[in-house]
Amino acid sequence: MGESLSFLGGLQAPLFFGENVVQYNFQDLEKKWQKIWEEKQLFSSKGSHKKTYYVLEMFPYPSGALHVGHVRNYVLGDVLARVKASQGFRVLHPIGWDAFGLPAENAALTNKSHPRAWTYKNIEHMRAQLKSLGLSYDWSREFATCDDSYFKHEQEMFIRFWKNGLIVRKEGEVNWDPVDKTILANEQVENGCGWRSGAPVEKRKMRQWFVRQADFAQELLDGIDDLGGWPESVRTMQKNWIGRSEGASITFLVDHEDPLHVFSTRPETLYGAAFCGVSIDHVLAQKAAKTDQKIQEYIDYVRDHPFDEKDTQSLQKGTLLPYKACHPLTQEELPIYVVNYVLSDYGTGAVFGCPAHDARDYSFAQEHNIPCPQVVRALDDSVPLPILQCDDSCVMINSQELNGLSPKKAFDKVVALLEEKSLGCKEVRWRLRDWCVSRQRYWGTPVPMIHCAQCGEVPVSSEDLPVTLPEDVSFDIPGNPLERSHDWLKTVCPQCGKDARRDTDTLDTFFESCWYFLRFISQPSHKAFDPDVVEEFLPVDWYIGGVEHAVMHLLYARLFTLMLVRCGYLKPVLPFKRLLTQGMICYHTFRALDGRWINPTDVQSHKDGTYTLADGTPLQRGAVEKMSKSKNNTVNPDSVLGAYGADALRMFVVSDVPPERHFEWSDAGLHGAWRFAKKLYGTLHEHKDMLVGSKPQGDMTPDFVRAMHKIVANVTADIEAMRLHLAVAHIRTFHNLLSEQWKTSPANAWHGWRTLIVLMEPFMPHLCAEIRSECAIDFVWPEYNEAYLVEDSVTVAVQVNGKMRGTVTVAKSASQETVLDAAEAIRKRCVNSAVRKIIFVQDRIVNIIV
Ligand code: ANZ
Ligand code: ZN
Repeated sequence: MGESLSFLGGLQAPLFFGENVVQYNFQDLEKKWQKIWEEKQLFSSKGSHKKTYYVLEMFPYPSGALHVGHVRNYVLGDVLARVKASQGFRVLHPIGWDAFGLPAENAALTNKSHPRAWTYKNIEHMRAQLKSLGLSYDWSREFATCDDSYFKHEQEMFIRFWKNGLIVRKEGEVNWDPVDKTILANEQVENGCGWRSGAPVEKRKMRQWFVRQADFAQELLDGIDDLGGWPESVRTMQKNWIGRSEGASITFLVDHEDPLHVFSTRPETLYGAAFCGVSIDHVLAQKAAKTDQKIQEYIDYVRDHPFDEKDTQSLQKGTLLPYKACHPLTQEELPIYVVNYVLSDYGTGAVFGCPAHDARDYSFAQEHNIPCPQVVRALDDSVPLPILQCDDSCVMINSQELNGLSPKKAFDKVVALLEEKSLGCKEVRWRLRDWCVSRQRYWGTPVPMIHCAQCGEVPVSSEDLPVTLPEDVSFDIPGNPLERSHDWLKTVCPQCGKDARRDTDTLDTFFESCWYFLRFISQPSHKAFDPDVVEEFLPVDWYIGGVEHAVMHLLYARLFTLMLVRCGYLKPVLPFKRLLTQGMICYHTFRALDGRWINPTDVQSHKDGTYTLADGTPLQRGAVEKMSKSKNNTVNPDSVLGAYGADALRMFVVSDVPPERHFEWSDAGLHGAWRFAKKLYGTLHEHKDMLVGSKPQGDMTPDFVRAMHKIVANVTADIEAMRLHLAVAHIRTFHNLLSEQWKTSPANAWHGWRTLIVLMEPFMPHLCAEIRSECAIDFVWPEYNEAYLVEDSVTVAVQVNGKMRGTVTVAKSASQETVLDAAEAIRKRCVNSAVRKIIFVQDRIVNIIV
């Protein structure tokens, strides 16, 4: 890297182009156009076009400032939205704020501010930042999820879901974050720790509000078939998350009395069972713990140190219980252990352990000196235990009537055998659980329910909605401020009129992001949305956001749509047709010798390959990593905007790599985009007189026409498929081709440059809008003629009454009909009377006789 890494700033020098002195004063120019767009409400999605197009980027959390990752996300959507608008679609391109959540409360605690004040102040700043990027949002639809006018409808939905049995309050094992003092969804637990606090999560039993997600498992799984426009990786993640397992429930008898039901996806390995395992919450474990202190201690230990599937270091451990399980087929007595890797809330919370064919059972058996009877033999004899295959590359052994069968056949046979003896049956289990949506936090949508000693759970009456948050709260004591808000808490039961208590939970913020895309479409004040209008715009044509939302948000939103349909809000509809999960932005990292991370923009690079701070402090260059505050390698979009302008930044962040891939930030790349913008601006000004004037005499050269149509076709297709990096490459090729046309062909130049400006506008809207207004060019997306795209096209002479009147370019071997269609304009220009006769020589000539 030869160039200096830090040149953000001071690039406003005048530029010289031939005799003209043109200054690319992007700052004034961009402000000017942003103001015009706002005044004219140019991006309003009101209108009467039939064809609608909905571009949506995942709305931001108002953390305080945009980062360049946001910029990439929003520019990707913006390019598409602008193209669709210029193609005559009624485009909906909205933005808003995912504004509830923990950080506002944490900030309130540190800054002694109110979460509301903090949130709305951040929104104001970030809104200004978005506007300075020239994004074509319909700002009239902006809202924040913490607006009363938004969550009011959400509370109404909550009640309707509850009435329909889709939301219930029940005891459940929850993940308790001991630092944030809140319950976390399973998805918010990362490696056994809270996603925000990083503290080890404890399992607790509590009464909570749950969305009955598990009831929708099959529907959610089937729905994946309709997601052809989603990345395969996301579909697979959802499939695994939903986790359909086909297996069998098998009954062992404990001490010849009580049944122990286990769930297995591999019942054919039943003859290989060496022990049974139960979870710490299983009745057998609980029963034994009552009389055995050691077992109780073990259970307590596992509760505090839950087994982590993702952590390969996490050991399979267990403690022997004083019972024996009787094997349903061999009547052999097997030991029963309480083990840490058997989960309470999956299957029946109990398994039969088959060490020879299950990795976890194998390492557990090793630890406890349990035998490993092998029942599956791999045809490839070199495979060591545990043998995990269960396909046709293996056969059953040591399994009596199953011997010699393939595992698949043995599965059916053993299930039939068990069913005969009433000791088992086929069963489908799901990984997907109900979704716990209650949080013991202040800054969220209050659960609109009331607890009455007499009537139980009672919904707040609709005329009392919204239930808003009390303002007068303190955050310095840990726990939920709503619990301490006594005036707010006290209420009367809407059913019996006696004193009652409000529910003090607030909703998981993923609840708000489940339906915001509907509210963007339609925002009546008396209801959540108008279904007719919503159906007009759905599905979202392109949904763009981070892949970190592959299972949480994107699954919840699908679930919510099904729930809305179930409760009569909507007709069955797909929420998001195409999904783009954009990659992260990465950048160099630098450290001082004392370990401090240094921001790359403060680094000076030297010819000898060393790096220092401005004061000479030596630095070490580290790897290119995802931009993050912790590595201090973020770039502030404001400073980029100040130095290079929005157009250059926009062009830069969509160039070079496919949007779904990680993007390496490079100062050279950014500088290059700015130079391109500057050069383009200069060139166009130099030739402005010619562009302003009317169409020059003479036709474009055939080669040029062909090239131009190809470019237009490619750019259009690439943008529609969100391959914006390729679209940019084609535009640059076209730009290079055009730079020679001023002298050689005025017609080529006139048509070509005017086309180029339109193609560039989605990427560099300010600059292009300026040129277009000076040269009176409309923003109408150019069309292309398929005939020019065919490699083998021919030029056919068009004669009218035997006189040469022009030429048309068509695909080689084109039919008489196609050629006549193409020649229609020429014919009209010459004569208007009915055609009497056609003389057609394929690929050469058409003669129209009238
Ligand atoms: C016997 C067996 C033999 C199993 C073998 C596997 C291989 P999926 O595919 O995720 O559904 N299992 C059942 N309930 C469990 C629980 N509560 N906690 C932990 N593990 C549990 O996995 C199902 C398999 O995971 C089941 O099949 C069971 O072990 C185990 F050679 O049963 B298997
Ligand atoms: Zn009551």
